[in-house]
Amino acid sequence: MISKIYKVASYLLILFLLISCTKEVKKNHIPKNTSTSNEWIRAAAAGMNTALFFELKGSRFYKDTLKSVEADVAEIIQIHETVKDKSGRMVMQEIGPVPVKRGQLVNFKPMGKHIMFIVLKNDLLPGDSVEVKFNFAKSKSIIRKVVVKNFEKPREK
Ligand SMILES: [Cu+2]
Repeated sequence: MISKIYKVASYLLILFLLISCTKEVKKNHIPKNTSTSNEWIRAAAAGMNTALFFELKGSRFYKDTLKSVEADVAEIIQIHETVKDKSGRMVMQEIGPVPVKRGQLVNFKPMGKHIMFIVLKNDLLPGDSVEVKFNFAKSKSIIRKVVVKNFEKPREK
């Protein structure tokens, strides 16, 4: 009887270990092809500028370059980075295509790299979604439905 309980217990333990291992693998999953995740666009009114943020994930098999981003909601779309100029002011500059190494994660986030949407054709309100196409040098282009959100200030420590 006791040995039976041990047997069941050890089966459960193995099962538990298997499940937790699978979770671990998924969490660190590196995509086959160049990919993006956690995309969002900051809400803004027609005629204004805004930005798209996301995580760029390098393929586990090859290095790649994010060449351009397309969306039908802005007159001009550029790849930008916010940097400090000589006088210590934060300024944005166009950086052009962004390389991504195998398995690398490149963050496009407020006060860093971002996709600039210049002169919006319509209002972008929180909850709206925008079809965005990411074009790469090597990987096939990908299309994402990107949600529009209000800007949330990162919590200060
Ligand atoms: Cu910008």
